[in-house]
Amino acid sequence: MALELPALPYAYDALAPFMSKETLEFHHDKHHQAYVTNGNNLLKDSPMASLSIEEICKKAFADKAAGLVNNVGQHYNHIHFWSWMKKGGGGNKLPAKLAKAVDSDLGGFDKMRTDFVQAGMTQFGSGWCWIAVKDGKLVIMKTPNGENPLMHGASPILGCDVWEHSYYIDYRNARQKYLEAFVDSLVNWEYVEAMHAKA
Ligand code: MN3
Repeated sequence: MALELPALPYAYDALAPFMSKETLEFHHDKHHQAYVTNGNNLLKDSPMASLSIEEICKKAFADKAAGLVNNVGQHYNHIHFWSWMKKGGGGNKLPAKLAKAVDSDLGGFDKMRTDFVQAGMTQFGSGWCWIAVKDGKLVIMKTPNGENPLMHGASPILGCDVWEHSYYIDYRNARQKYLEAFVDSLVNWEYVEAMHAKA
């Protein structure tokens, strides 16, 4: 089954001013497309081609197949990243079950926000920060390059791309402002809750 670039679930200008049309055009049409193209080239003659994308992420990481880890990992990460944002998103109004888990496992919304932003700030170089479910509890994580929590025994429910291509056009080097805008003005908490329910 070939990897396919999904359409954005909103118009390119829907997330402005927090994420511009120009950023989404480059990020979705060029960067995500490149991961799809490279991933398909790597999978062409691989026995992993018949596996689900989640299974490829786990097996590629276990097998130390760096090309697949990064390209299929990034494909998985970006499919969800587009849906982890929406116009008018963000803020501290979380669906009830998710809010309860954030309170009990992550010390409440304000501490979760601080720790999530901190994880993104301390990911040296390119990578992602996450809220994931591990051993039945929410945890904050960070991973380098194209890795994701699936490769580390956890299920992601929210991730923020801290590669410079995700924020340099809109925020230049101000990664913290980008991360704060992501939590405060972009996160689609209903999608996070849907992944939480399935994790
Ligand atoms: Mn990216």
